[in-house]
Amino acid sequence: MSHLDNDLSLLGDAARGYLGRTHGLHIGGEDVATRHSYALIDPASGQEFARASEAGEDEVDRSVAAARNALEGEWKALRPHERERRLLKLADLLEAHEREISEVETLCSGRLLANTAGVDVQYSAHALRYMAGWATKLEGQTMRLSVPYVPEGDLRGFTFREPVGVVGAIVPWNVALGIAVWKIAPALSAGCTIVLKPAPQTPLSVLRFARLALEAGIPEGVINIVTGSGSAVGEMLVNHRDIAMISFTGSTSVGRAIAVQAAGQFKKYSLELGGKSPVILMEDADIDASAHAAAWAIFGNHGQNCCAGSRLYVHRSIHDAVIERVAQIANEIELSAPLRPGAAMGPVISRAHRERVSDYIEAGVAQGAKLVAGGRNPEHDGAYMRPTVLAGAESEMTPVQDEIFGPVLMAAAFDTEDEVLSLANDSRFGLGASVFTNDAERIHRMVERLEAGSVWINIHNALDVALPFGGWKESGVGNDLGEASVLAHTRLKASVHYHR
Ligand code: TAP
Repeated sequence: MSHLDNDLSLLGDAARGYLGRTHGLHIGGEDVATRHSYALIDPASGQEFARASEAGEDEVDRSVAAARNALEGEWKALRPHERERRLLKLADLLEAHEREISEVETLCSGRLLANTAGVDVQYSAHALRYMAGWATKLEGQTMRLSVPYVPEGDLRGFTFREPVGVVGAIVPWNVALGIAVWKIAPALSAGCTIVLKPAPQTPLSVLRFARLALEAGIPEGVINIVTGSGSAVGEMLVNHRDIAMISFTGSTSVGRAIAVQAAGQFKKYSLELGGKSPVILMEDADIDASAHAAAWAIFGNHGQNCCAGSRLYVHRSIHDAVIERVAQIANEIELSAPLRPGAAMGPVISRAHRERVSDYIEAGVAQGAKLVAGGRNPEHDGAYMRPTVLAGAESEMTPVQDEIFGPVLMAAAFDTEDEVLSLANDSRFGLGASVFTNDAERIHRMVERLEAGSVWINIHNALDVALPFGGWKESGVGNDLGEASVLAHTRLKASVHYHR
């Protein structure tokens, strides 16, 4: 067995129980089998290890009806502190099932066990606890009114924040459970119910999570999971008349189509889309530390991060030293099966995705960039690819403009602050950006001038549950995380009380 082969004997009993089964949908608290199923493929081997169900129109209708009944029934009747208590219990249960859930997510996605445990389980538990607290803190306003055409009497005004209704959530495969929890936790905290469609490749962790929610006392129908393809199940959710809000994370092209459909039906929507985030190293950046940060800003999660630092701009005075160091880090990363303890980098999601990423590397070289690390793929049935660095990147190159969503870094030198700001902002995306410098005045200027929803200083991709995370430009509309994401799941009601 080579170090690229996933050793399934490493799996615990609970995760092993997933192998070879067909997994149903989760509707109204029940496991629902469907007529059609599809294969779940281990990206590290290209082999089928289980099957998932393909929902049809009937099942989507049933899941929305279950969510609607729960919204008007038991969930609505619960006091806010009860919603809080149950979300807290769910966080504890999730942590108690860390091994099972992280192993299952690693099988589906090829992501490292350390990553699925750290992000999909531990970070999700943290997010659930943060969001649980908001259930008891949603407030309205109280005021005296002066309606001019009601000259006599006492008028008082109140605002209430009510749950928006049934939320339809659609999420990608790159952090499957983590992003699902970014949708589920604020929705439930605000009193909404939800129907969620995971990406077809990664349905199992969120199906398991939905069962844990029942154990935590979250009533049947509050969380429903329908699996299947985006073009079928996803579209049905977007167009369903009883869905009040669409919360989507995925590519900009799909997000654009969803926005058009949702707007036509006056649904609320929140879209977290693609990115092409710049990492900027100013002349005073520490070469070793910032090169290390820049390398892992793109190679972390195999480059499959929406805010991956996929463009690197280095001040010319330190450019060669930094690129040499980043290339050395890339060359030293050992590819390894993701279930292996201590693995540094596993496969990307599929061989088809690897081909797409490789095409971008070829395009970059053909358009004049210089390959300084990677670019070759190992001979193996798994979707492994070497971390790749291309220097001499120019703004017009396709791999500088497009989101690649793989371990490919496009690097360039710059001379002045104005020049690098204009390079960094020369993108249709605006998700994240980072600057490495200790010059306080420069930090203030650059934070203000960078066109991105998140700007990090001396670190890249630091997401806290208390801070809103969202994209500018074609990177999205609305926010996940923070108070903003809870308020987005509410709608305001104004009430006037009149006494003579
Ligand atoms: P997409 O291809 O956009 O798919 C995302 C989800 O949408 C999948 O469940 C997909 O199902 C579904 N979908 C596809 N077409 C649909 C339609 N017409 N109507 C409704 N749903 C539809 O993205 P992906 O390749 O899975 O994920 C990678 C993308 O997600 C990248 O662009 C990345 O930047 C973005 N992302 C953004 C963020 C944030 S927070 N901004 C975080 C993570 C990822 P199918 O797979 O069956 O098509």
